[in-house]
This record gives sequence, C-alpha cells and structure tokens, in this order.
Amino acid sequence: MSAMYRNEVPAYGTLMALVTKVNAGTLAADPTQRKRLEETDQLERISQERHGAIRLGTPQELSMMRRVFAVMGMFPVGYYDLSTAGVPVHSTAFRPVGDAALKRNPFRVFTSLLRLDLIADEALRADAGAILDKRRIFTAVAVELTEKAEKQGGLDEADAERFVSEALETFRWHDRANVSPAMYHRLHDAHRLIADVVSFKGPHINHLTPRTLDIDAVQAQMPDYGIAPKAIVEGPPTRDCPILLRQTSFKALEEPVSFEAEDGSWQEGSHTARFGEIEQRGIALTPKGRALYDDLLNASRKIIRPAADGSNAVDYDKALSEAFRPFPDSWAGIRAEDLGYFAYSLTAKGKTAKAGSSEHLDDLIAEGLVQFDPIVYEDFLPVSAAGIFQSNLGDDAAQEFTASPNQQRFEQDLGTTVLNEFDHYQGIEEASIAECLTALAHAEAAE
Ligand code: OOG
Ligand code: NI
Repeated sequence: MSAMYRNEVPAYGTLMALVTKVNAGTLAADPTQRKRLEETDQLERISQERHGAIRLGTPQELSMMRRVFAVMGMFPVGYYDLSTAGVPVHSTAFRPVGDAALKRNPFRVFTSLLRLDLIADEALRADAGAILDKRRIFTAVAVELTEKAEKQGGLDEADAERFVSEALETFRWHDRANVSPAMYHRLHDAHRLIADVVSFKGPHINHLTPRTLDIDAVQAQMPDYGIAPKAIVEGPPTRDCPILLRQTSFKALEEPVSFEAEDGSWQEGSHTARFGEIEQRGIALTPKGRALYDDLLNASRKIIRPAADGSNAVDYDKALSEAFRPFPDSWAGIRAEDLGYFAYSLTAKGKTAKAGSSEHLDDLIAEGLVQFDPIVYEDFLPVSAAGIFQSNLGDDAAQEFTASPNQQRFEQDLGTTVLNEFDHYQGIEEASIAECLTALAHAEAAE
C-alpha cells in the first residue's frame, strides 16, 4: 500500500524523505533514544507508516471491512463521533491489539462510515444511498479468501499473498468517477465528504502517516520541500513528556478525475481528497488525564481558534502551551496525579532482590526495585481528527450538524462491539504490576 500510494501521490514520497531525514537527525543528536529504540526492536521501522484512513459508504461495506481486517489481525478499537465537529461520519480504528502484535505490525486504519442520516436533503440522501448500494468495493477473490480464512482460522502463504494483492484493490484510487458531473456537483454541494465517498468505485486510501520523532521540525521544513502544511499541529503542545498524539498533514491535492455524462462521454474534472500526514505519539492518558486534556484544549480554543489560513498559528501555539501549564510535565508528576498509564518492570536491582520489602508499588519504586515507563497511546483524538478532515476537505467545509453520537448503531453496522481503549490500557498496566509483584513474591519464597 505504501509503494502504491507513493507512486500515486508523489508529494507523499517527498514527505517520507523529509521524515526519514528529520528522524535520522533526531537520533544522531540523542544516542539514548537511539539505544532505547534499538533495544526494543523499533529502530529499523521508525519512519514507517503508522496509520492510514478510509471512508466507507454503507453498513455492509463496514462489516465486510471488519472481516477483511480481522484476517490481518486488526480489530476495531474506539468509537469517534465526528458529527460534533461538522463532519457527517463516525469512525473506529482497526489495529493490532497487544504489545507483541503491535511490535510486529504497528499499522492501523482510521475507518469512517458516512452518515447519510445527517443529510437534510431527502432526495439526495435516497440518490446517494442508491449509488452506494450498487457498488462492490471488494473483489470476488478477496471475499472468497476472507471466508476461507474464517473457516480455516487463517491462510497458507500462497493464499495470504493472493489475499494481500486482492485486498489492496479496495484501497486503490480510481480516476474515473462512478457518477455524472451533475450528480458529483449535487453531492459536493451538500458536503465535500459526501462527494468523496459516493462518487467513486471504492474507498481510496486518503492518506498514510509515518511516525516522526520531531513533528515541529517536519512542520517547519515542509515548505522548503515544496509541500504546504496545514495551519497548525493538532493535539497537545510541544512538551518534555509527550502525551497522546500530535498530528499534522499537507493539504490535499487537486487531482484530475473524469465523469461519465448522460450521453456516455467522459468529461474532465477534478477532485481533492488525498494528502499525507505525520504523527508523534506520547503516553496514553487515564480517563482523569483525558478529561484534563479535553478541558485544557477547550480552554485554549476559547482564547484563540486556529485560523485555516495559518495567520494566527504562532499565537495559537502560544495560547496552547500556556493553557497546558496545569498538566504536569514529568513522568513522576503524571503518575502521581494518576493522569497516565504506565508499564511497570523490575529494575536490575529488583531482578536480583531476595524479596520485596513491601507489596506497595510506591515503596518498591522508592527502593529502586521497580521502574515505570509510559504506555504509548495507540489510538486517535476526535478533535484532532476533525481538524485533519477539515483542512483537507477545504476550509469552507465545516457545517453544523446536530451532535448525535450513535455508538450502538455503529456497532450494529460493524457487526461487533469496539474495544474500549481505556479498559485496554488499564489492563496492560495492571498486568505489568501483577508480574512485578509475582516475581518479587517468588524471590521471597525461593529464599
Ligand atoms: C480521517 C481523518 C482522521 C487522523 O489521523 O486523526 C485521521 C479522514 O480524513 O478520513 O486520520
Ligand atoms: Ni490520520
């Protein structure tokens, strides 16, 4: 998919080159970080893609997509309602779950389902629904191999290879639209996103996102490489201890598309949908930490809203940093206030200790037997996602929709429930604590 996308969107290849350069520079300047990544087996893949995104049109597409991702070990985590932010979709992210799976494959796909129910124009809603019902976004072989994998509990190597190349077809760009120029304009006038979902044969991957170690540096250097960054970096401000997720993107490109007119002739036109994004991840926050994050972000946006043209970007960054002062910026401080999730492990001293003197984590940490490392946030942020959507749909695209999160409906369409991200991180933290305590208790018993 990466090779296909670089080929289809050359600016994305340029972004990848910039990210690789910035990451190399960061690592050269920070041997400790380099060593840590090397030890945890992450160095080689550091600049590779961490996520991509697609937008689907119908419940049937969503439930089949879930089955296709399941063959690849990717499962729906989290529910994101974007109607509040003026985008008529709700979403989840398909991703590997669990440390070992994420280390092998850190890639996830942010997957949105169009909500025609939020479109006021009834005739348009019916027409869009009819167009979507007719298209088939999966190849017959992809469907067949998915069924085979479900029955057998997996695929052999030859089938797996065929599966990958067939599944790739679903994500491909189609420069011939599914609709007439008139229909495209009707859809586009209702909302750009509706035109993007309904007008094409498939849910083209609309961006891929490599991981960067210094998002501010990439943002600053994009113009030197001839790519136009969005106005601001979404998410928390620059900090010593990164939290959650920071993201920025380059603006979607206008691409040639042809539409089939009523008389069967093809007419030239254009469509803007595809872009490139970068991300930098920090610690996963507890519900308490997340509530504080949401409050501080809201507070900063009351002082200043980022303008789409970037004219107040410097002031916005300043207001954001100031608003975030109350959020502790040390791991110990974040831990003390129960704002983030940590993975606990025995120190070298803890591994050779004859016994833990206490069953209390704080005592064991104070004695130098147990250490803690931040658990990385592997999910997404709805306000940030809306910012990414908006900058790429055109800045006039924001519309008022009645906020109507409907997780139940989404899960019904998906055919399963989504994993709750907080429960998941808490489970990882608790397991790591249990492991430390058990190891120390055994040392005691063996004494
Ligand atoms: C998805 C936008 C959300 C992110 O990184 O938050 C997203 C889209 O534009 O389809 O990818
Ligand atoms: Ni994204």
